[in-house]
Amino acid sequence: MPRPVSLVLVLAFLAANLPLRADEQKLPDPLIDLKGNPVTTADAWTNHRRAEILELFRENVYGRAPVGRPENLRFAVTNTMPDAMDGKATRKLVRISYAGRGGEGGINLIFFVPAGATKKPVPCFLFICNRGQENIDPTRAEKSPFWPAEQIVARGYAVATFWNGDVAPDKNTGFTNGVHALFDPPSGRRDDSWGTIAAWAWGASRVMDYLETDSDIDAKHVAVVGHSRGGKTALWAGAEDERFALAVSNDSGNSGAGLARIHGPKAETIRDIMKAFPYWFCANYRKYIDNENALPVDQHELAALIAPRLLYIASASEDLWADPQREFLCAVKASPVFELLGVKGMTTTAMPQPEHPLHDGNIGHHIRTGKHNLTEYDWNCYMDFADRHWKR
Ligand code: GTR
Repeated sequence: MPRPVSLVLVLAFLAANLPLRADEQKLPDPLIDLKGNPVTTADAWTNHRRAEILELFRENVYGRAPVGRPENLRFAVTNTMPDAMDGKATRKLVRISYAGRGGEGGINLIFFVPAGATKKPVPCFLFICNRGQENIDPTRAEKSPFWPAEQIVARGYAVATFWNGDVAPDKNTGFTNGVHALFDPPSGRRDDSWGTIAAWAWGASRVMDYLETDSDIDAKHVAVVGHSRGGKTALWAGAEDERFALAVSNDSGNSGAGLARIHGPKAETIRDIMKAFPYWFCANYRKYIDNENALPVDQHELAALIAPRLLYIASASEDLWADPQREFLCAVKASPVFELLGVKGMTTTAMPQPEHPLHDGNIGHHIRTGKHNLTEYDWNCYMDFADRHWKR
């Protein structure tokens, strides 16, 4: 006979968990394909199911990029400063340029390599900066915790960044600027044409094209990192471009690591995001406003596209708009794909307390006390995770 106190505990547990469990039934299973067949082998995932999910995200959420690496892509190292950061790093400024039907464009890459890196190529954190350019000051007169370049270099990583506005403006300009204007076809845009997040992710891939040519960089160990809208972008970049060994989503929330079908009462929804930022997505995404269950994917399947590589999903305790609980659930629900591919995903299904990072599996996670932001604490967690998995 259970004692009354344990009965109370059991009931309380059920009350807290049952609604969520019931909700979880709504999520599509990444390991059931479009024909309804279970995906039971790593080969079936890699050769068939992964491509299906990627296409669904292109078609319905982020849109299709009309171009990959342009034939006319050029790199020019415009400045090399060997004694940057008080002699602790070499700074390189690189102009990555490209041209399309609509004219020319380019990315101004800022990057620092720890002194002595030429002896042995180093892994790199590539940061997509979605805030003001003062956060990525190449002179280092201004130092922002949003991009603590000195600390990253001190831990032996190269650190690279570009401002997302170089690629496409974070404004609803009808796709008349940036790479959309350069590369969209003369026939005009379609409902599955790339939105701005896909454009920024494309920019991250062009930076990767450069990093692969730089002998200071260990291109097999490049992490792509972004905060919030930048976090959504980092996930999409990691999904589209398997050269990224690690994708880091910092507080990415809705249309990033936040689930569409299940969300907390204060969380952003597809309706909210399509009202404020419709240009981040393809036009088809409109169909899922107040209609999330019709979306043929959910965001845990985006997370699964990173498998078996490294993925990190981080949240902040007061950031209910980004929905920490559902960001965690996203990681949990992506895990079966990692496991099918022979690596550990999340190592628990219980949401951890703040400041208790989970770094054992190929999906890292932490929740930080505080608000929507990217802080030095977050960066230290990302480097701890990379150290551990890259055995540094
Ligand atoms: C918010 C937006 C979020 C998030 C955030 C940000 O206004 O609703 O989806 O991306 O901006 O980028 O800081």
